[in-house]
Amino acid sequence: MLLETISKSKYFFDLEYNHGAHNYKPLPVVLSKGKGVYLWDVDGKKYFDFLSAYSAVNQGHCHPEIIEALESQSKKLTLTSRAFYNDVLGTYEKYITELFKYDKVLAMNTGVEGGETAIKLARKWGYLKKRIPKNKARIIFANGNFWGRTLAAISSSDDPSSYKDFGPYMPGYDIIPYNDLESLEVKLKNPHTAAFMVEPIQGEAGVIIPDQGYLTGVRSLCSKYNVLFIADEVQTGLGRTGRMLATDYENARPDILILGKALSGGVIPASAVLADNEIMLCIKPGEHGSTFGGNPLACAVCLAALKIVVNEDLAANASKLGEKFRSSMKNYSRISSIVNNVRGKGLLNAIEIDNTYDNDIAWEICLNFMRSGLLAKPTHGNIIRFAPPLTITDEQINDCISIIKNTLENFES
Ligand code: IF1
Repeated sequence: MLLETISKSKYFFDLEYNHGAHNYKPLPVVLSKGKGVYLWDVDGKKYFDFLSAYSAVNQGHCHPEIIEALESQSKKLTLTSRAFYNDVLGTYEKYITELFKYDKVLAMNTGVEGGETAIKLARKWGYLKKRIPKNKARIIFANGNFWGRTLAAISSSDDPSSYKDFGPYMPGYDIIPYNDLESLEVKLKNPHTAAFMVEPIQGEAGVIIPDQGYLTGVRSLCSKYNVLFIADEVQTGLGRTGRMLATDYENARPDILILGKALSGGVIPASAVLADNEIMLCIKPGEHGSTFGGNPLACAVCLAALKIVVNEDLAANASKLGEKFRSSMKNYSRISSIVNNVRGKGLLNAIEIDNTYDNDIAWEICLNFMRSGLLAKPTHGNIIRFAPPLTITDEQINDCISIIKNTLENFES
């Protein structure tokens, strides 16, 4: 049986190794089925998914209402391009703009396209409304940011694995420390500054949570200096942190809001940029777009995915079970010799492994989680992120807490 198991998974490892780019180092598990909080590998072994495709399946894998929307729309009309109207986009635009209380939405496909769109909107607004001199607009980012893999995105990164050997880089960027309002204000005083783009909680950096009041400070300083506050909620949005948006925890309404990932419940690439007319109408017909942006299939899926976040109150479940998860893990960290920090909000959590150990320990621990039936992945080196689908139940999270604690205990003994 073991030999059979290894050979079946190895068959797929080899296919990807021989025919695919080596731009990832996946955990050695070959998945073939997903349902709710569960994943199954090619040998039928069942796992709890504690990554949720980096928060893209908040609604759980293959949610029946999303799949139903996908199936029925796929038999009618999948793509028109924006050269023509279709009977789904407007309905979706009305729903999402009323849900998040913005005048308008610009539909794109991936999260990074959402970021690029937000920056283009901010620059346009900077030139047309703030009268910034031509090609002088500046965008501020925070250290530790991650908003994708395009050249514009990696140009704002301070992580060599994101930017090294991909230069030259996008000009017009300023990078400041995260969670530091003084540094922000210095850059906001530059009249050429068009926007500050920031994650309310930094995901890839290792679930970095700013001080209470930081987002309120960002909001008021950006207003004071007439600079746009862009919130990248691609990972933190749609219930993940225990509120519909992570910016909802404070009085910090962004001027431009970027959504992605769980916007489509992990079923089809879809992202959205929301803003009011004063900003959104700076882009005129023919000045921005994409072949698949706002396609009827993605819009039908996103409508269903958003309604699930609302109707199943996923944010409330994330808040309740996230509290339970963190308090249990904090109790464990008190007796642990390797877990030296537990942090998070809602069901976006992480543990930090004592970095006197080499970084491989986090990887080793995740291999042990895998053997125990739970899939998680280290983010920067010694931090393990825990982000299950927001549909997880009380009983399931109890099971996962036991798996995590038992695996860590065995690892430590
Ligand atoms: C990979 C990381 C997470 C994001 C935020 C925009 C985007 C992302 C806050 C871009 C994407 C993904 C990218 C994916 C793995 C994953 C990731 F580890 F890379 F950094 F989640 F933390 N804003 N994050 O987190 O969205 O274009 O990918 O749709 O590149 O390996 P995208």
